[in-house]
Amino acid sequence: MKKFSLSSIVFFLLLALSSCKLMPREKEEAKKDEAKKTWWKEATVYQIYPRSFKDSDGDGVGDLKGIISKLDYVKSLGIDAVWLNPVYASPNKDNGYDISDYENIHPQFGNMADFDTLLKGFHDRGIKVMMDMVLNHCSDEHKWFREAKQSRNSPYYNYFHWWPAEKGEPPYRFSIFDEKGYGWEFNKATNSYYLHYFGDFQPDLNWENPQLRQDIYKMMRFWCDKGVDGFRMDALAFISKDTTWPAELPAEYKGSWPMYYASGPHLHEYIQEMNKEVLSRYNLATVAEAFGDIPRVKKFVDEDRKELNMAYHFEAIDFGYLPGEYKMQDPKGYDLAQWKQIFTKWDSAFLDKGWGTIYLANHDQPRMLTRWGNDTPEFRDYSSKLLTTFILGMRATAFYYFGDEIGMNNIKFDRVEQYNDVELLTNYEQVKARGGDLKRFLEGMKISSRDNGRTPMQWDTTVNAGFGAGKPWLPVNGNYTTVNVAAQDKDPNSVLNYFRAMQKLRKENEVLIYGKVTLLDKDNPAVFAYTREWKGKKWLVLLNFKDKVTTVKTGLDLSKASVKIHNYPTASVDGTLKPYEAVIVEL
Ligand code: TEU
Repeated sequence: MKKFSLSSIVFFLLLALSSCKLMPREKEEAKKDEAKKTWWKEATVYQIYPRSFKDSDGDGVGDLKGIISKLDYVKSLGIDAVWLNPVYASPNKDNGYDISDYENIHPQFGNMADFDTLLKGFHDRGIKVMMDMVLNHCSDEHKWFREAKQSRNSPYYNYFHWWPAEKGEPPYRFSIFDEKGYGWEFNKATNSYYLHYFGDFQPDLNWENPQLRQDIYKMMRFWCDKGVDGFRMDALAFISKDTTWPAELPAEYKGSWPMYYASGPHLHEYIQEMNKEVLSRYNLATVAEAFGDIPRVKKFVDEDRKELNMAYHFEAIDFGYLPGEYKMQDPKGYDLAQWKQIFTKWDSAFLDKGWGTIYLANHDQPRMLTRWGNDTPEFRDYSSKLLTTFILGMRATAFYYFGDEIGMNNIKFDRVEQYNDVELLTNYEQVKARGGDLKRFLEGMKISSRDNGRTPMQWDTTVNAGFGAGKPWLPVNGNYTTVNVAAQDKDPNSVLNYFRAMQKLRKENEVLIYGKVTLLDKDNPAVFAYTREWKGKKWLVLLNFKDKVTTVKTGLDLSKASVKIHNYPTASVDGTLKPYEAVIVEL
């Protein structure tokens, strides 16, 4: 073995020490940044609403075989993961969010063998699969509830929240999907009321009961053992309740019931337990529907707390509705300057801990083009591309709703009979019961109702837009003859091919994923402008959200800017933007 002299050892030691001292702070930061990278931070998650994607057997309802027939299409989008809305056995009163058997597939969607084929099909194409987990409530047809409602002595009675009738009327609780807006339902056999924050067919599960929690974890492990890659956790913030059941909500929650209902005293204790019992044992990506302000939402995703990876908030998506009314959009439109502040505030919330999400639509929302863009023939393509540029141009995991990649827009039903959604139907009854203006309500719903986002996927110009041979469960939007996948696939300038290009740009450039976001010209009422900075690169994103030519003051030298993507045939990089123009440049 070669021997080193003392002096050479001292020399090397000094060299090592000095290089440590000299290591610039940025280098340390960069190292930390590298360590924080994960696949799900870099992912675009494509959400598939199975009922509406593709129907293989002609019963009018989309199914797993239908999705299987479109695996290559999904792959062609360049996305990283899919989130499937619930496909479990369910009476479907809330389209699968009322689960009667968590470990089985609804026959309308297929069977477990179809699910396994689907999972393998996605995995073979390098696409991860996230399942929807509904853990706050189940269906009243679930075995647990069918047993529980028989007798107070049933081993399942304590799987739910009950108020014994001998104590009188239960303390008022709101229910979001109840015609009377009342969250307790009387059950004769047990002479008690059960709690349901959602429909009366969706009894809330009692997470205070350790046996229930263990059954839930076991069920989650069943899916993990199958190889699913993550969970989207429905209404998770509601699982823990204040079971002292005060009659009056504490003063600080007056007028904001979801905050109170959604942050029970043991919420994070249960999520940490779930992490220990399930999540930490697998390599998963998790995202929760989380209500509340930044400090509350951060708790779900702070790595040190060992809970979840991501949470999505509602502040941006609920923006622009009239206060105190159910989803009535302000006729004046929304104030872009304030909306920008919401996004940048949430972006900076996760600078040190956690990670954000971004979305402009999902199955609980109308089509993003109608709500946040402009669905007139003149501007539909430009504004669809603009919204895609925005979603994939921010620092957050992107959740992108099926159909938005071809610019589908709201169907805008005229009559209440045309709707299917339990949320709309119960809210209609509430307005009716208080003698409200039903015409105005239905007008408002043309913009905001959930069914607008649930119409069948528009594949081609054949019958039912190629969705399936049978009459679809919700009508196809009449514009399918022009707005469809087949036509856009062939057109290099289509909304669809723009989505693919934008997704590719994001994948190939870390600056779009991890780059720091700095809002520019923040009071500009028409333009969303920001830079992204990462490892010495600086990119500028310019988005004109309005239908008029406008200007933006970035204070930057744009003379040498090189265009990375744009939604008009030629890009303007002179501070002027055409209606709904979107452009990303490298500075
Ligand atoms: O939504 C949770 C939720 O709180 C909804 O009320 C949501 O805010 C509302 O639909 C917006 O209009 C989840 C699911 O995403 C939704 O589809 C279900 O209906 C609901 O839970 C009940 O499970």
